[in-house]
Amino acid sequence: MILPISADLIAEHNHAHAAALDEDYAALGRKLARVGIDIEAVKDRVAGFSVAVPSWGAGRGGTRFAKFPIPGEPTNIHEKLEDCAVINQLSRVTPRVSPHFPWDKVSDYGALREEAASLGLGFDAVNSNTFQDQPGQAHSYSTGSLSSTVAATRQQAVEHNIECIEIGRQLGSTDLTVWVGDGTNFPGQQDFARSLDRYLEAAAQVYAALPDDWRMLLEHKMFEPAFYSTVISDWGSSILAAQELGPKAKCLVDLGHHAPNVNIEQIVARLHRFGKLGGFHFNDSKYGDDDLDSGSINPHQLFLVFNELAEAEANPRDGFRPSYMIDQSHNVTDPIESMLSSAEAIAQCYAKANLVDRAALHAAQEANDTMMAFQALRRAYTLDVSPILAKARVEAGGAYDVLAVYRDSRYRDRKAQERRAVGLGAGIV
Ligand code: PSV
Ligand code: MN
Ligand code: MN
Repeated sequence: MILPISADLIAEHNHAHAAALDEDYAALGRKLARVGIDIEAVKDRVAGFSVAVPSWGAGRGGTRFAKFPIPGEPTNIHEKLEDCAVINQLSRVTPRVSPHFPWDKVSDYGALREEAASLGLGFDAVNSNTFQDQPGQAHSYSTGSLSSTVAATRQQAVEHNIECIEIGRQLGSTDLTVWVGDGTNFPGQQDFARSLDRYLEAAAQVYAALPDDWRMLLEHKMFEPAFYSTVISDWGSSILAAQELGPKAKCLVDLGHHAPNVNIEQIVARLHRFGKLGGFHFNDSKYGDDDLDSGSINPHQLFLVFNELAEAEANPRDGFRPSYMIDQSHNVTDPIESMLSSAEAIAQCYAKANLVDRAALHAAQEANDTMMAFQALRRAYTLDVSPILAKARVEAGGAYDVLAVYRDSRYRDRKAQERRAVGLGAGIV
């Protein structure tokens, strides 16, 4: 395996911080031991945590107004994999890439899987794309895709999703994520009931093509690109569709796809209660589907989501196997830096959720002791868990300070010399 960043550089940096890390880790260990927590056990759990990165997140994102490419950004899936390998090499928390088709189309998927493996990477959920027209496509998605009024367009969307399953089989994926942009911009434009009927009928054809060990993750979104109504607009529509399709259909929660101020952590608990929690697209949001970096706006909400996930894991009900993915648009940062920082923010919340004293929380809940229940959460949230993450990372061969090593490696500058420049233009949100 040939990884993109020099192992010597990582070792040199880590060596310079080794004493400080040991000191911080020991101090936190003593603090946790006072409340009966074994820091080594927490570190082992953190070492087992991972989140997938989106292939599309490796390039600079944009808005519908503009995209500002940076020199050295990737222009194809091979270069994107190389960048994802940097993220995983330094963070040791992102060993899988979630690809998007046809954006990541190649002629030989077996070879692509080997290429990824040679970089220490595997593939996560495959994402279909029926929200854009592609050059040479027979039927336009301007009328929708799985819910289009045009039968041939629905058929084309079904076939594309089935093709994605076939590609995913070759890549070693076991999940298909389906987000459709279908919806309307005007009252009366389409019939709400009939458009959902069409969606369900077409989605059932995709579902029927799933291999036994596969899942279909339905991703809802309240608005955009449709601005009046969206066919799978909320978690209610999503769970109803998943229930109608069958046990392999689950709901995927993208943190930016909800009404403002909605209680996402409660949605997580609800979906799990009915065995329908399939996965996440992590990002943060201020106004809508902003696709901002995870934990950059509302880190407390991210923690509360992970707190529900920790509860779910302890009470698995119909199974608990959520797919964790990042889905962000890096419009003003180097995408590698954003994903390094986001993966750390996500893993921190995972670690904090694991540090909640659940017995104390449940006892306070039973006793209706509101303040102590809240304090059980607050105590974990306010802990600085960074020594646990750093220790797990360094032990796995990653970097103590991921951003410092990345900058020191001058990786992006080197790629700016090697890679062809990306043209100007509107970005994809
Ligand atoms: C749609 O907003 C979305 O969140 C879906 O996950 C898409 O696949 C992704 O963004 C990429 O544009
Ligand atoms: Mn998403
Ligand atoms: Mn989105």
